[in-house]
Amino acid sequence: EGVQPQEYVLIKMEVVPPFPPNLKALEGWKVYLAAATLRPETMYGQTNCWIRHHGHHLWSRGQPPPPATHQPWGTPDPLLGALNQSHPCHLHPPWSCYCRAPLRPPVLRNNFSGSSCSHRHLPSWSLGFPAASSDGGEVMRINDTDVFVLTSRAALNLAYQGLSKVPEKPTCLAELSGNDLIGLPLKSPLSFNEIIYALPMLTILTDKGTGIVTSVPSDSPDDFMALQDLVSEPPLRQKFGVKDEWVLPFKIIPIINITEFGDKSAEKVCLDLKIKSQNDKEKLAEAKRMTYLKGFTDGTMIVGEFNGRKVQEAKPLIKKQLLEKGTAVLYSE
Ligand code: A2H
Repeated sequence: EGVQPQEYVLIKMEVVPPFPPNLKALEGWKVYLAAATLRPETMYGQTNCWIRHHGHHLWSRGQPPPPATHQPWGTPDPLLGALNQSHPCHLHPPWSCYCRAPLRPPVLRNNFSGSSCSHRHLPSWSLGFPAASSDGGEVMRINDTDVFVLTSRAALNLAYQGLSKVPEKPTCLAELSGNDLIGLPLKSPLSFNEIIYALPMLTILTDKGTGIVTSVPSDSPDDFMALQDLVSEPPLRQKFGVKDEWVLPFKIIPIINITEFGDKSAEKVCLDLKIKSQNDKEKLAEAKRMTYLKGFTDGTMIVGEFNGRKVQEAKPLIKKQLLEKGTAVLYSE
């Protein structure tokens, strides 16, 4: 079975200065946590940002990444990298093997298929490719003023999509772990909450998106449960150094009405399914399945510029605005 490129909208969640000591190296830049979302129309309802709570350092500042000692996709990571648009398959005639996605690292999906290519690609495609990140984050310079915080894997992909200062090369300005980011105050586009905080989520994947997720508990069951866990469990907050005031004032903001589930669809479905925590994987998958499609097909915006319009209509319009204002960028993997 083949994998098609997934296009995300990266929301630029701006870190509000002054920066804490471990981010001092970034003083003077505009620093954004780059959150990958499939639901740009929900950005009105952001309550916080999610990051991974622990992390290893990736590589030292200023030093090149460690050489690839293993196939980046050796451990199951079928999404890692893809074929450079102008880079024909070295095993097969070029016309059979172009990726339709934007420019990306010269490493093909493990099992790319569909209209592009169904060949299994050999490890030689990984030449010059840094080892896959296991965790942690990177701060990537994208132009003369902006830097993105995201996983090294996403940084490399973005560099191949025309979003780095140096073409096809991410510049690492600082290495950070999740702990460096917890509690950072952020300003995020469209959010009704003016300042929101970076908080730990246990189930964030580092091999998907940027490793940074924006939280919309009204419409995302994962976000609702992760926030619920932090709100209801003081020991969890303590464990990760989460201050009460970053979490407790939280209110779910109704932004989309779904006929079947009301104005806070994620909350309703999580309660209906009696989901106990963010780790309740099977039930959360079911909750996501129930709300995700319905949100798109039956949802109506109840806030914002497109109040009253169907989600289906509002979504591309809101996406376009975010991109035009420069408060978001596109990212494929
Ligand atoms: B969505 P898909 Cl309101 N780890 O954005 C865990 N989850 C991640 C992630 C990562 N590394 N990167 C992105 N995501 C989340 C909004 C949203 C999302 C709503 C409702 C549903 C929803 C606000 N959070 O996703 O596996 C991001 O959360 C339900 C699927 O590529 C992103 O969109 O399909 C979504 O998962 C991408 O998941």
